[in-house]
Amino acid sequence: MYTQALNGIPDEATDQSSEAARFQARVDAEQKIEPNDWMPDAYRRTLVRQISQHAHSEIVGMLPEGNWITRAPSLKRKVALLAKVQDEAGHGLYLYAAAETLDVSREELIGQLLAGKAKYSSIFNYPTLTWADIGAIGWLVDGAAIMNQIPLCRCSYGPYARAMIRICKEESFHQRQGYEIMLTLARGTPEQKAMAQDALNRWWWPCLMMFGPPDSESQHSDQSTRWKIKRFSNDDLRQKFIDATVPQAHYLGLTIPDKELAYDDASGHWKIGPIDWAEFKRVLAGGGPCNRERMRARRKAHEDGAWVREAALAYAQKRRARREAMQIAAE
Ligand code: BYC
Repeated sequence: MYTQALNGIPDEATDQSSEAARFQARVDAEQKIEPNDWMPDAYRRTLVRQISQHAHSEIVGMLPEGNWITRAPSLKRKVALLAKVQDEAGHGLYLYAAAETLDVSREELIGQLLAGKAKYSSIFNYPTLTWADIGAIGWLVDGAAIMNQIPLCRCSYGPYARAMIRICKEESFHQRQGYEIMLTLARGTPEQKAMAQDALNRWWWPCLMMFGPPDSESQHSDQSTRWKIKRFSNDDLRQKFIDATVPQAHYLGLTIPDKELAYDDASGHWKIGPIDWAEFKRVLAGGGPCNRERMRARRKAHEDGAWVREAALAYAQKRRARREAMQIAAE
């Protein structure tokens, strides 16, 4: 009996490791992994972590811009901003739905956010002080988001990759509307141009932090790259963003707030000064300018929406009861 028990263990382990080898071979062959396919637990956990953080970022990300809907300077600007903020809500919903395919419920994920246990992008803990901040968010925050998210359209997990395709299309519109606001301000009065410059000064460095810690400190990158969840490293994407954005700032006639910024002929890249990673860590630990305000707003929105959830549940129960009664009557 003892020998049989021992025999059972290597068999199970062999099964697991051959499943794992088959899984990695499929990933290497660029086949999409779908919800009912076998996957390592750690792959599932990594996806739930990343997709839920991404979903939370979209939802919390509505707050800084939502703050300006009533103050947009014209009807046209109001309509565009309203549409953009609604798009972010949609992105959050696609992403929660993608996470749910991994056996985790939306309620659980939202519970983690409201309990302060889940991360969301550091960028949304900064305030929107002037109308120019709405331009800067579209241009820079959505610009950074696109740079990070285009490669995610080729992520190995099918539902996440497919959600990202639609999200990226919408993000491109967001980026253009932001840049157009910046262009209008930069070509406006000296005061408007100064407002645009001030917004760039405040958003530039936090946007560079959106790409995550430097590669040397990125704990998840290696494994996520092997699983083809990540296609580029944090530093590579940050550099791509810098190279794309510096000429756009020059076109606007604005100055990137970095005295060390210089074009390096040898590498063909713009080189920047040091990023303040202490600030990044402070924001992640809850000490950013708006962390508390953002969580307060989300908790209030959740409490205020309780009646909608209750009404939806009551309606679903009523429909189910009616359907069951009709089935019984038909039998
Ligand atoms: N903020 O090992 P690393 C939008 C965390 S929304 C906060 O490099 P990974 C939009 C990281 O989670 C855009 N936390 O991690 C919405 C990890 O912590 P945990 C949101 C950050 O996963 C509204 C730890 O640091 N985009 O576009 O390999 C309006 C170590 O990092 C941040 C996404 O979510 C950060 N900036 O790489 C407008 C994209 N950076 O989990 C626009 C999807 C890192 O161990 N996510 N951390 O506790 C990703 O691509 C990757 O998760 C990251 C990080 C590149 C962000």
